Amino acid sequence: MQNRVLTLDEFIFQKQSVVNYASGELSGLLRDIGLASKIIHRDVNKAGLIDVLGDAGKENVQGEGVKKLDVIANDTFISSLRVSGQCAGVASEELENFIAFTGSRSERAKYVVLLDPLDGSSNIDVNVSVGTIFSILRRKTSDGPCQLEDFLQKGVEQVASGYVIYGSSTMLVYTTGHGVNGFTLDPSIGEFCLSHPDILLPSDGSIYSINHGHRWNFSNGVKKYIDHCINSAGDRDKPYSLRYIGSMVADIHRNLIKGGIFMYPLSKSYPNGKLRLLYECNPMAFIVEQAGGRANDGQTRIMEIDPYELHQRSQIFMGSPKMMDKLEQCLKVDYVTEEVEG
Ligand code: AHM
Ligand code: MG
Repeated sequence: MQNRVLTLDEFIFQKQSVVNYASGELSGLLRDIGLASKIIHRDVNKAGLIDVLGDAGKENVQGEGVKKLDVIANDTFISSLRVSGQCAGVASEELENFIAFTGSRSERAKYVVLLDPLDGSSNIDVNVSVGTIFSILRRKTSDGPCQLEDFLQKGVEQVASGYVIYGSSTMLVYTTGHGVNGFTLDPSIGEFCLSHPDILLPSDGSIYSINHGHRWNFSNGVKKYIDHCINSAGDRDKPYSLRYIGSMVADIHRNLIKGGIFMYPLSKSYPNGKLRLLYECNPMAFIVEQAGGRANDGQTRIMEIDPYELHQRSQIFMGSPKMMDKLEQCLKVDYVTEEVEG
């Protein structure tokens, strides 16, 4: 019988010998991400005390206000990945172009990392959960500085992905394609400890997460699904609950544990969707699928979308399979109408 918790490093080391990343490079990379997350945890937790609140006075490449902590998180991850030697380069929500690390170890490294260093960062100022999202790809080029093609790969090519939620406790949740495991940070020992082994998303749920204030702006299919959630309360043992934190990591994490659906549809304000395919949608879709759920853009599985640019956006729906079935039924009105008109 195991008499103490397993730390993230111990867990990664154990898994390294039973799955196909026995060279230790991916393990090293995951450990480096864990270390960078602990530094961000420290900064997020004292955000009200140190001078990191408010705008950093510039906009990110998406034209959105950059918070100071976004910049700190971005720099922390990049330096950690740069020194690791296991990573050939990084692309981030906060960087217009990817960075190719130089030096013989990095240029020989097998992996590239895509990041949203601090997702939901507008929530920082009001003490609400935020998160980090990461996606790890095996590079396509074999040597020398990494290239754009190394990053522009479909989600199905991910070798690992995960997120860190800086919430009432800090948790790191990741997958390498062999299920999903969650680790809670014990700040007293400074270690992520296995707290949620083999996370399985309930097949059905009663939580729907969407920015309801934009309802007028959604397609008829999405409106139909929202109407279903509102109107079918009497037919169910438990009515649906709307829960929307506005930090995707926190919304998905809750749904993963309790069952539910998360939606960020396209709208007039975001004609291509808001969330970024490569470092927000793909990594979260990999987690959700590995936990037994589904993730699509209404028609195509998220992880099968062919990317053409680093900061590409997508509409996204993901969650419990039974809720996704109902949603897909409702969305048919959008696509049937398009076919008739086309
Ligand atoms: P960010 O990467 O700029 O923080 O934006 C992504 C966030 C998601 O975490 C969240 O689901 C969404 O934006 C909230 O957007 P909105 O305020 O439009 O509902
Ligand atoms: Mg983001």
